[in-house]
Amino acid sequence: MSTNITPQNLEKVVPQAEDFLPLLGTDYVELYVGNAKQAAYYYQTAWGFEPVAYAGLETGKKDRVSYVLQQDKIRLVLTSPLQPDGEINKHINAHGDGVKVVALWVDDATKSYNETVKRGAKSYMEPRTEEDEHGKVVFSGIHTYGETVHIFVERKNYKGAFLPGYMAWNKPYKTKSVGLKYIDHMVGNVGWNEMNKWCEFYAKVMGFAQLVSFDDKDISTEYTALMSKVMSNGNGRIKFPINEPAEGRKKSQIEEYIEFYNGAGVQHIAVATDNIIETVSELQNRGVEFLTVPATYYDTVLDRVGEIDEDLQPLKDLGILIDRDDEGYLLQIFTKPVLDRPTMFFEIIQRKGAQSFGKGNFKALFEAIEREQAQRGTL
Ligand code: TYF
Ligand code: FE
Repeated sequence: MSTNITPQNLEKVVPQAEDFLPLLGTDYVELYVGNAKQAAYYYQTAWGFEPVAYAGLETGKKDRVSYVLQQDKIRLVLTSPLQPDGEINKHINAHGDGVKVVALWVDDATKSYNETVKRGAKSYMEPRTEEDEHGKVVFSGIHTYGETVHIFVERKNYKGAFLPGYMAWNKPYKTKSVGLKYIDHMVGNVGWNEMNKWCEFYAKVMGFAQLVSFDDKDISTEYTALMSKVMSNGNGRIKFPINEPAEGRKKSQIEEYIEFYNGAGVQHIAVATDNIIETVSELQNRGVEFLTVPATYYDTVLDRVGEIDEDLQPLKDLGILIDRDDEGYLLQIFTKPVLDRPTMFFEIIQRKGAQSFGKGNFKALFEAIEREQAQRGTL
């Protein structure tokens, strides 16, 4: 029997180059922070994350404490040191609070390690298995830009709250979800002229492909500039844009980040919602601060993006930005930095077909960031 080739079954009949690093999704994001207990309270109260698991003195850990919080598919781990010296203190001393681990959920952590190390990844953690009464987890890890690492997590034989070594963490205090669903993308800032090197790392070592590219003409205002490329894994579940500073009349926001973070690191975590108006209203009510654009943005936005399902007024009241591509439109908004240093921030994004990153908003967004830089005296 012959098979008719349609776009729907093309993938099945044309042998595809095998994805040597199949990724099931983001497993967790771990931040090293100065005071994990209070950071956990912030993510619970302001951002609507639920407590899930805990590790610390009570679970036999002597040198660190970790709180695990979750909202739908998004899992955050907040870790602080309990001792002087050591790797966590050094990280916090150099970078302030920031992302240490972007953990990737895989089916086979040993194969993930072997395939990436064979292609040139620098090892962070050789494959190792940890077990408790809920089953076993295999981990391995590799370095990426700056001091950031990827840990591969194989949890198909595990049923516990988070990972072996953690206890379930229930708190009588409940907060309401703000409707965040999953991590849409996570962006890395790297140093001058390092963007291509790191994009090649994701291509060669991890089998990613470039999704869209912009040059500094796309991403510059009258004053500042940057360059950005988006790398995506084979199934599109993991998207990592990489930014580098570019020369402008004033200091690039990427350069400001690199100075305060003391090197390359995660710049923003974009989290998806399916009702951005509700999510952002709730976050603003709970004190999360967002960048704002001039009211005039809304005078012409519909000429640029055409018809949308939402009323414009609530979007304008909240400062939500709109962009369109061939496939549909998207709504997005950016927080101010959520740490003391002008380093990491969040993006809230709702996709209505569009698979791009809001290129039409870059100018308005970067001018908003410049106003913040000016207030900090770092422009
Ligand atoms: O992820 C993106 O590409 C968009 C836009 O410094 C963006 O969120 C790009 C660079 C940047 C801030 C936002
Ligand atoms: Fe983004």
